[in-house]
Amino acid sequence: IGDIRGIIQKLDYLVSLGIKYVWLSPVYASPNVDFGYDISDYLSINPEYGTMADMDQLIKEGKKRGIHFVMDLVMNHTSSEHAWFKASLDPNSPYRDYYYHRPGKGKKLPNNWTSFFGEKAWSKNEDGTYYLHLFAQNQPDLNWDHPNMYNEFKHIIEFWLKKGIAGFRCDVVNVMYKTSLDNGKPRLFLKGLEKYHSTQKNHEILRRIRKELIEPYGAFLVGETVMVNTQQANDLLGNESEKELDMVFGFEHMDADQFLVKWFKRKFNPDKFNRILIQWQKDLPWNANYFENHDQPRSVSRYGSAHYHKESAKMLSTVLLTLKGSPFIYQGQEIGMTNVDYKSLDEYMDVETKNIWALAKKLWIPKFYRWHMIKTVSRDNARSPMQWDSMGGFSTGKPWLRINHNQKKINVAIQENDGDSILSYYKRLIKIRQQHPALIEGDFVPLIAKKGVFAYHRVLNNQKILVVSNMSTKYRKIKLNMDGEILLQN
Ligand code: ISL
Repeated sequence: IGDIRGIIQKLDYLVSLGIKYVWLSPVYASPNVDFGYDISDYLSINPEYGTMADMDQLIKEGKKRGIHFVMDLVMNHTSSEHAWFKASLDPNSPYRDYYYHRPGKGKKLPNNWTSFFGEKAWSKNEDGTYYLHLFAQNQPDLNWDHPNMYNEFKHIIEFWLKKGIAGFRCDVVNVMYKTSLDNGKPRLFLKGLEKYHSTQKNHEILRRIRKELIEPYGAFLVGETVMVNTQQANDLLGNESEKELDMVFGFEHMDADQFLVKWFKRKFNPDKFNRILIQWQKDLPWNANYFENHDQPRSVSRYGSAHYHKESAKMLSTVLLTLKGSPFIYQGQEIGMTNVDYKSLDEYMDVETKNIWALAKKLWIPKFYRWHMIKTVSRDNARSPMQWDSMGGFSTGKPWLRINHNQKKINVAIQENDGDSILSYYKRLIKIRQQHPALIEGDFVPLIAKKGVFAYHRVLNNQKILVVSNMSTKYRKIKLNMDGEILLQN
């Protein structure tokens, strides 16, 4: 499954790649309904992954090598197995209002909200009342109006910061505070959104966390901010006097190959993708740049071309690592791992995938199209195990999720010995980035975003770096002044 001792074994690999920070998806105790995003104890490690002693050692071994860890912090909800939730099932418990327990309205649910995973946002308790969950049924939402909530998380945040972690990636951080539980306006999906999306109180909570808990440790926060435009993203960064998050993960560029919701894919529109990237580059002082994460399909399958697998993986990495901001590389992206080749629904493990399959069936979406949706969009596309070598590279046991059959061709062992591989390209690119201040602090000056061609300068004092990429599958001619030295090409 890839455990903490396994990460320790691979720290030197991360060093060879040039990695400085590692964001760990949640490794806390969890029944794993949503693979760690349903936390049952924030102060302990999931025994499947190891022990707290392993975790301490990981942090220590990382430090020796200049690698810092970022923990995933889920403040919107817990697992239904968390002790708070279990206690809250008793109406007289002091934990009752840690969550939203409400009676139904006659035969109806307490309100019309729908969840991120396509279901109704309420599930029934044994006593006939309902509890709110914006994600899976086993992920009840916490009530941030409760006077204890801040202190509960203060305890958790400080516990981890004292261990020496560098900061947190904060899960769905702009939907935590609910202003009311009234019915939401009519919407195709996520009914109720306007009652909790980036609310004023949410900003206040984040500013307080930042000022009282994060700043004293010199730590940082990168927030997963759902459905924000650049204006709202900037608000979540705060200002000089009242800082909030250090960086945000926006989603707008993820829209360039979809129609209304991510489950309806359309042909990738590189110009749209690049225009959105340009806008975020211009509007935000610093970006959290990513093309992949554990929720998104693989970028080379999504934006690249199977025919030009190697070229497109290298091209995408070039853009990712030369935009202004902090680049996030998702495990396996550096070897061009692709979407998985699962053959039937039972090969998938993701709760969202299963829910959407069931919902699509209810909506009479034909099977061939449901299958197309799952194949192209399922979060398991990114979650199949890291391809270390042609055997998978873990133990001889059965992996928790099947390894992609293309592991024989796409794996670290092969690419480490090939100077022309995607992995070798990443290594050179990261070095170049570290050696050229213009690629870090330099201004971003867009030049072309047309017909799949994306070109820009990064400029600092008299250092000027030109980045040109072709996201189409055709030859393109461009008119640009290109005298100078070639740093890298694919
Ligand atoms: O998958 C998605 C992105 O297109 C979203 O619907 C996703 O659920 C949303 O971005 C929130 O994601 C985060 O919180 C979820 C968890 O399942 C995801 O893995 C996590 O990244 C609930 O904790």
